[in-house]
Amino acid sequence: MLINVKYILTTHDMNLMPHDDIPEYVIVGKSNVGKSTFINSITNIKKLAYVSGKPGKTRAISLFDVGGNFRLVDIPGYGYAKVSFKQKEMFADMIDTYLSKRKNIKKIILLIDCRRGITKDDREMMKYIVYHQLSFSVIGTKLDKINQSKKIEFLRNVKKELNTVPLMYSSLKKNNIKDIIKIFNF
Ligand SMILES: Nc1nc2c(ncn2[C@@H]2O[C@H](COP(=O)(O)OP(=O)(O)OP(=O)(O)O)[C@@H](O)[C@H]2O)c(=O)[nH]1
Ligand SMILES: [Mg+2]
Repeated sequence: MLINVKYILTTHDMNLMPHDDIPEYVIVGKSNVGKSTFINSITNIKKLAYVSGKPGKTRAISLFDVGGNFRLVDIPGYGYAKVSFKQKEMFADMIDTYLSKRKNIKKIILLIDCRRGITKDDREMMKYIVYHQLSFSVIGTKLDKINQSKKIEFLRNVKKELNTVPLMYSSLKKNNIKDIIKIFNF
């Protein structure tokens, strides 16, 4: 579990983010994959990041300080069909600006719903990560919703398609939390 976590701010504007050298770990993934819930789960603070049953809830970039050592970053998810085209473009622009310009980014943590598998948007995100030469980890979320054979299938697909071995996690059950925390090598 991560301790001493504090909310900093939520904004669309990179100029308002802290100007320092503190590393940032960015949680990315499809809308509704469980990014905000993941932040709440690994920090053990129920309402730190905003969660909703409806996808498309996180609409700006939120920063959280972890003991003054690093930051967690919650960003809006991609691939949510019900937001307008204009809104989608606005989100994409904001995320692209943040991911391509922000010098503080240490690692991208790409969450993929292991029940739904890898989507087209996940593949696009992976291409983006590779193109920008960003360091990354992949985590399969909602592990509590699948059985063992589905899990094996997911692991195989991620290895084959994204050429990496994902960690598997459930924000409810907190499986492998120790390995998850190791991602933040502060
Ligand atoms: N069963 C189960 N449900 C989960 C898990 N993680 C998240 N959820 C549920 O999935 C839904 C979406 O979670 P969020 O954390 O809001 O997802 P998000 O990726 O932040 O979504 P956006 O902000 O829309 O991009 C909520 O109803 C969560 O309770 C998990 O590990 N297991
Ligand atoms: Mg969210």
